[in-house]
Amino acid sequence: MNNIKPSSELQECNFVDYLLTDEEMITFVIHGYHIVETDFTSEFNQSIYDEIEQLDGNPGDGILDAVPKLYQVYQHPKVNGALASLLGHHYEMSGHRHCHVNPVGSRSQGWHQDGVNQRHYQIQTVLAMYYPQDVNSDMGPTVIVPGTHFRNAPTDQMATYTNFRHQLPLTVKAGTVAITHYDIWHAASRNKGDRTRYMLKFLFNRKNDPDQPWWNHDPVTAKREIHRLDSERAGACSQSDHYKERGLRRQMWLHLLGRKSSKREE
Ligand SMILES: O=C(O)CCC(=O)C(=O)O
Ligand SMILES: [Fe+2]
Repeated sequence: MNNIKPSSELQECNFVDYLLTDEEMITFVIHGYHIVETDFTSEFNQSIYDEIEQLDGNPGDGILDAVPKLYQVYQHPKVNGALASLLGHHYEMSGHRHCHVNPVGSRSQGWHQDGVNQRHYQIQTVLAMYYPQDVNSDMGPTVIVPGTHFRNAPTDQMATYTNFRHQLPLTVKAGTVAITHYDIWHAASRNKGDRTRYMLKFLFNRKNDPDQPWWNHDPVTAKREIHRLDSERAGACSQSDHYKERGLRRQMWLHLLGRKSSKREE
């Protein structure tokens, strides 16, 4: 665990045993997120928490240099396996990253998308959010709204919404990395607990358009699962929105398989 590798070696670790299955990929297409539970020790996660606590201010993009142990988080084979499946094996870590501090007594953040306000079918960028401490419902979890990576609303309008019936607080164990589509609606919630909650948000980008399935693809399994793209609901939504998202799901799936999709839906 103390062997820190430079970022140029990020792609070289062994992840082939941890590529996602067709079931997991279809779940991501429909719901827009995938949760990775790592096997880091509680001492390792706690040491990252402690190092962040001791920082003199928030270093912004400099968080990786300030806390180099984070390299190990984003080199974990399960994290790499999921990222490589979603973005292709030559994905890259973005230079933009941030340590999100949610202090005791904070107020909830407004719903927002980090991505662009545009409806589309591609997975160009994902968020990979690492939590160095357990996050229970009192500790200001990040809350996501599954399925909303295919939705679009002006941010100022989105921020006026309060609770959604199917919103999902990411109550997680220390060491969890939650990977979401860049466009998913999310917000930090109020920290009613007694310790600061940290979340390290890193962005990963696809470098090439998919030319083949990069996950653990099995055409027989895929064929069995594919109906879910049409029938499964990510949450309550109108029939009209469901029709739109169904089209986008199918386009996303074809795109991931490396088949050219005919048009970009806005
Ligand atoms: O802190 C969080 O849980 C989410 C923060 C966030 O999404 C943001 O500031 O963009
Ligand atoms: Fe955000």
